[in-house]
Amino acid sequence: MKFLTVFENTPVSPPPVWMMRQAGRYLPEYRETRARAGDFLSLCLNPELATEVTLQPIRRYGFDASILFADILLIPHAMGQPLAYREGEGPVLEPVRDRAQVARLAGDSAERLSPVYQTVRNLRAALPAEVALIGFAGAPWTVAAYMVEGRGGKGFVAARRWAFSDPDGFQTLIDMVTEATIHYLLAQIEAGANAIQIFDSWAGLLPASQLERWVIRPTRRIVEALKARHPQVPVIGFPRGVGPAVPAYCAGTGVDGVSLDESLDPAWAAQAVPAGVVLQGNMDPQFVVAGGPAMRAEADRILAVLAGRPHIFNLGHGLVPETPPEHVSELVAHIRAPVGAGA
Ligand code: 1CP
Repeated sequence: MKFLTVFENTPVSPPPVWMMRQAGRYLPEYRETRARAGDFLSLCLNPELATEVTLQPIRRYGFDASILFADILLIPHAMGQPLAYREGEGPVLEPVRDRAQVARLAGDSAERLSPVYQTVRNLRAALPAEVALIGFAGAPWTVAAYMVEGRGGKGFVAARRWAFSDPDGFQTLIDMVTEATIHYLLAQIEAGANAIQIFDSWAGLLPASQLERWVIRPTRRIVEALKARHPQVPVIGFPRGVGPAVPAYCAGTGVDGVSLDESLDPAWAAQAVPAGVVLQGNMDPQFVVAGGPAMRAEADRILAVLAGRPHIFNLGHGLVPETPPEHVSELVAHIRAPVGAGA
């Protein structure tokens, strides 16, 4: 698999390509399957339909990797925290705000996610042999932030306040999510996932002084536990928004690859991130909405800067619902065009 070859410290030209949120609302076939499933949670927990939506972007674009269709909030759901996805509003959870509420959560949650493992088995059987299957989970800080806040989008003030005012109490929640995530990711690997990505989408909300405790340490614990059982399965971290802390994140967690958000200069990352770490990224998703010459020029810039270094082409964050699907085809074709073939 071209996707796995880059983890043998071998640059591949053109690089393997996939895109965060490659399955989702910008695709008419996704919207159709989603309507059939009813609500979003039912889609995530229906192996047949979750397999279908994972395969849709592979059929359309022939990406080098697919990503399991699920959500980072399935862990709190499996822990027994009431969760709903409201139309136009995003996820809403019943907030967990103190140790007593943490103690009421279920510790054996990963067992409850067996439909997800069935989706992974279906996918590995259905995918072309050359397409890698990426399993994933949210990082403990990001998942705990949603659990405490009860929703996204507001800066996760309650989660930050709890972490700063009662770190030992907040640690009990982080530890519980960390252990559940380890079981969840091990089960995904054992069902057939070829690589793992850990999404720390809200790492950038923490001050630098707090990254070690809430981002790096729990992620290292997960990476070590996965490596102990499956040393050959690459783990990619996505510490979104941490800026200059990316090299420390890589060194401190032991990830095999790091997904760069669009704020980072890939030339800086190529210098600052240890050579053994695969760089993934990092086009601004709005370039894919723009399409045309601007998108192609930006792709060329990223490809040129990261040529010669193990690189996986991706975006700095997920595809947005406004993306015209034909711009994604155009981008994939452009990345795969031989160098010098022109814009
Ligand atoms: O309406 C719909 O159909 C739901 C939109 C949607 C989708 C397509 C949600 C709700 N989740 C997903 C799938 C999903 N989520 C995937 C697999 C699909 C793929 O990538 O192809 C993955 C990897 C995720 C991960 C995820 N969920 C993250 C981390 C990545 C990121 O975007 O930063 C986060 C933060 C979530 C939470 C979440 N789930 C859904 C929404 C709208 C959100 C964001 C909520 C917010 O904070 O506003």
